[in-house]
Amino acid sequence: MRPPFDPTLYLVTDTQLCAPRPVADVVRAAVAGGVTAVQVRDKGASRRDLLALTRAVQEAVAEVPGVAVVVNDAVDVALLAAADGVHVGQEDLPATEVRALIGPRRLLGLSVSSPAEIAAALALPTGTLDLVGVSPVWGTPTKPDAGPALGLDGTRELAAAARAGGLTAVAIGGIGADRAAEVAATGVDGICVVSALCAAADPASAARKLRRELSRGVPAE
Ligand code: TZP
Ligand code: MG
Repeated sequence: MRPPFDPTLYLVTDTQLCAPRPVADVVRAAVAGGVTAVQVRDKGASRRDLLALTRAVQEAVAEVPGVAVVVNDAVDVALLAAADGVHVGQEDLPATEVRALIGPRRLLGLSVSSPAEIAAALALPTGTLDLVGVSPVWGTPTKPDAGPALGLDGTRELAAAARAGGLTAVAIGGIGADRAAEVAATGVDGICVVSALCAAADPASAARKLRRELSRGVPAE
């Protein structure tokens, strides 16, 4: 029912960190280097600009099959752009309401930062959520208000609970190539990065490096 979603290396866009390059150019290069999914996130953009940005990102990933494009927060924009999914935080529209709006054929992700939040996510009706973003692994200037760092142990705990409940778990917050392998080793399905790719001088080679580090860290099944 849902579009394919490969969580291995999930790029979350930041327009300011990509500048002066257009976000779509950074996305195109990062996808060529091994990014497997993209979330369009721009807190400052108008809905009109976010829609245009989403369409530009969709065009940028079109050359590589199977790269999902998810919109942060803006359900209307996701529907208008026929995006693959929506990602919401704890303060956004409730996940059950978002699911009612987007129907069964789109992905829905929710950010979780504590055992209580993952428990609440797992208590939602089956089929509401597809994935959770476990955050923040570490403090990050990209989102200074992200809350206390979970560290590797907290990340492992929340990811294990999510996976036991049938959800995909991705980790976000302060992850660069230097620490990607240790995050992968916690058992998450993938990592989300913003600055490691958006602020990279060469996003394609930065993505290749992240993919190499991730395969070093993947625990034996
Ligand atoms: N949610 C939790 S931390 C974060 C978001 C969007 C920002 C992560 O940015 P970076 O640059 O990968 O640390
Ligand atoms: Mg949000």
